[in-house]
Amino acid sequence: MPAAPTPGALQPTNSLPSSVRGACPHDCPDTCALITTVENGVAVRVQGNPSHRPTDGVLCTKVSRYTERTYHPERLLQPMRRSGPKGSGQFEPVGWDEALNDIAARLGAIAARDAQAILPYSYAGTMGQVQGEAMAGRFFHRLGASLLDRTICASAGAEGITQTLGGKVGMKVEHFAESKLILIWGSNSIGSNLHFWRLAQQAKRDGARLVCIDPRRTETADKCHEHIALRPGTDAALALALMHELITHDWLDHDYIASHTLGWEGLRDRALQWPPERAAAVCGLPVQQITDLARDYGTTQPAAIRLNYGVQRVRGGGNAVRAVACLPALVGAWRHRAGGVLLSSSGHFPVRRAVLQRPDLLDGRTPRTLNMSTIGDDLLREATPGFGPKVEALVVYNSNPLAVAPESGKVQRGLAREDLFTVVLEHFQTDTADYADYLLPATTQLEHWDIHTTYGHTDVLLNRPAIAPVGQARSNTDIFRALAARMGFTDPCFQDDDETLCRAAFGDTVDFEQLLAQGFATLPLPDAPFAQGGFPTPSGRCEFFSARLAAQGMDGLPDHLPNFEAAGSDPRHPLAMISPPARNFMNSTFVNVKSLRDIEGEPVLEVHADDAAPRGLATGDMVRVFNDRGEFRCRAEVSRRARPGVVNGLGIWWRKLSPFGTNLNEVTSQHLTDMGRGPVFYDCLVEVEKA
Ligand SMILES: Nc1nc2c(c(=O)[nH]1)N[C@H]1C(S)=C(S)[C@@H](COP(=O)(O)OP(=O)(O)OC[C@H]3O[C@@H](n4cnc5c(=O)[nH]c(N)nc54)[C@H](O)[C@@H]3O)O[C@H]1N2
Ligand SMILES: Nc1nc2c(c(=O)[nH]1)N[C@H]1C(S)=C(S)[C@@H](COP(=O)(O)OP(=O)(O)OC[C@H]3O[C@@H](n4cnc5c(=O)[nH]c(N)nc54)[C@H](O)[C@@H]3O)O[C@H]1N2
Ligand code: SF4
Ligand SMILES: [Mo]
Repeated sequence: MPAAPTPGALQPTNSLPSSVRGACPHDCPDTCALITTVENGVAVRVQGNPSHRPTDGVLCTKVSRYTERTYHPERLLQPMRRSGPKGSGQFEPVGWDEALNDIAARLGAIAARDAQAILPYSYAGTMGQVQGEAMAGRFFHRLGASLLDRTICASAGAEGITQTLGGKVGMKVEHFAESKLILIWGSNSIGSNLHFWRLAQQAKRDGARLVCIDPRRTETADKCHEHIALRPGTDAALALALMHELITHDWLDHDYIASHTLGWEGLRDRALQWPPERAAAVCGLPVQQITDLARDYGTTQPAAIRLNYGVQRVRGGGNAVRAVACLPALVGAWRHRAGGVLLSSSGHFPVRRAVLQRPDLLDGRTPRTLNMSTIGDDLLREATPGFGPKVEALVVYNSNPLAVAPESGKVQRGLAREDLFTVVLEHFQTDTADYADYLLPATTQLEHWDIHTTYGHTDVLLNRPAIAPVGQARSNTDIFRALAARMGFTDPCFQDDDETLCRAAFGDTVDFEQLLAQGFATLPLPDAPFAQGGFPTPSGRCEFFSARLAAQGMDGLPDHLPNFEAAGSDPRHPLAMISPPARNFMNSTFVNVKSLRDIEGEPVLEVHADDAAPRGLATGDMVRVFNDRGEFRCRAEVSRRARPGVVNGLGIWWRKLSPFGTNLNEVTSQHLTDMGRGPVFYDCLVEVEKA
């Protein structure tokens, strides 16, 4: 049962139960359509909309319990000001006016010297276009604050797919149900892309073969016909060896290659350098598994690849995505609507970001850009000519950097700086919020307007508020509007309300009345987008060779780049650690929802028996996981899900809900990927010992 409504919230009395259409805000490819049942102003139930095909009336466990999160007893309900030492998590309540006036004064004083000393920090706590960067973008652009390069998740893959196919475009997800061979590559679909998995199951019932390519034996791998447990960061080597076999057996669609690709001869020469034996040694796989996979892929139509971001959190992540994305063109898989590859569908959406975020408010100024994946280093840097001013103020919303960013020991030291002014907009007192000077209560998806694109299907979704804000919570947009007013920003764009912003997101390209009436609208897109070529690349072809990459001094053809921390390269830290998502959390969101945390239990590290034995480790042992960057502790689980030489840390736990108050990002590095300046969470060597 949800808790009683919070005093102070506006509650319509005696109202009949109503159903409000919305969208799941989380950073999940499924972007489900929600129906919230409201009784007497209280949200009592959140369900999947049965008339929205991708959702099909089904939600994951996490969001089925959304009311538990919304009415959580620890929900932030009023603005708070730090009352103890930095990082102590001690706060005292303060009125909105006082908080906003003080924040505006502090930011204004810094901006008077150099607004670039102010840094916004946000990611996809909500994927909404409005509560994301609409009013926030306007505010920081007008201010002239540092720009943030939002790389923490997907930028290497985004760049790789864009350099190959021309954008974040690909197969329509619904057509996977008709495929005869599906490669699930770098994705634990059951855990993190559930609605795709339902389609893959349908294909399987109709006779499709499912192959999972993942270092970890996930629950998805368990349910596929085959699991290819390669070493982390070796996907490009595998893809090149598959090409080698496609070429030597002539499993190629020569017409498609000639008409719709660029750089075939170069790619052929490159692939011929990757016989299966070479790739097998790099990937840690049997040769036969590679040659069998190549035969399946070369001789089955239609063949589809569900590529996911798990492959691109390593040094060569961009190249890996490029190599995999070349495969469908070689076999002409794009000719079929159930063939091709899907990494992300987000490039299909004609969202008008400049209208929402107004970069023109920079008015000729060109502030520096800081990369969110190196926030640890950047918070600790002094002013230098190359870097610019020291970061003096940080405004965090829709993100929990202390838990999610790499090398968190440095993030923690940066946030602990006495001379850093930190404002955090949040639902809960997260690890990051503990370091705030001001902690402002934000509304949840049930309490505000928003409009959503997605990266897993091709529908636009509208989210209407179902309930009044809980406590004194205010939406991100409302908070930035109020700050803008106090900073004296008079541009009329700071008056736009949230419904106006929702309408502006797509302009005339999407029927807003339809969104109001049914909650979603399907983009009109062709079923087989590249059956006749027409890729959105500069050449209009699938670019095996990218002149744009070559012009940047990079290899124009995809290749395997060994990890920064490749297996065997550091005898003191012989184990590769990957840290994929936990099924019942969403990154670090939901870790504080007790019923979900109870399912996950506690932080664990999966270790293969061959690695456990020499270290004397048994399931249940508390272990210390460490390298030169830091250490964290958790329970070991000797598990068949780990492959030899690789340990799996699961989920981004809140540090303060973990043993010893740290999590696995203590050991991850701030190295950046080959393309897209992304983090390398899964390119990390450690050693493990009994604590
Ligand atoms: N339940 C749940 N769902 C989520 C999330 C969550 O935290 N929880 N996170 C969301 C977010 S932010 C994202 S970006 C999306 C997509 O996030 P993804 O990163 O695609 O997440 P997963 O589907 O778990 O896929 C990652 C898989 O890649 C594997 N992997 C690790 N290294 C490699 C490698 O080098 N090669 C290959 N082939 N595989 C590798 C991991 O073992 C894991 O099973 O998921 C979203 N969905
Ligand atoms: N080791 C390791 N680290 C990783 C990953 C990994 O696989 N391994 N995955 C990476 C990936 S893919 C990603 S995307 C990042 C995710 O990193 P983040 O985007 O920081 O995601 P969350 O941890 O979910 O934190 C989002 C926060 O936003 C808050 N929030 C949600 N909605 C709103 C709102 O409307 N207003 C405000 N003000 N706040 C809101 C939530 O309460 C939550 O605390 O983590 C990355 N970190
Ligand atoms: S987290 Fe993903 S699967 Fe769960 S409700 Fe949201 S969009 Fe759907
Ligand atoms: Mo992500």
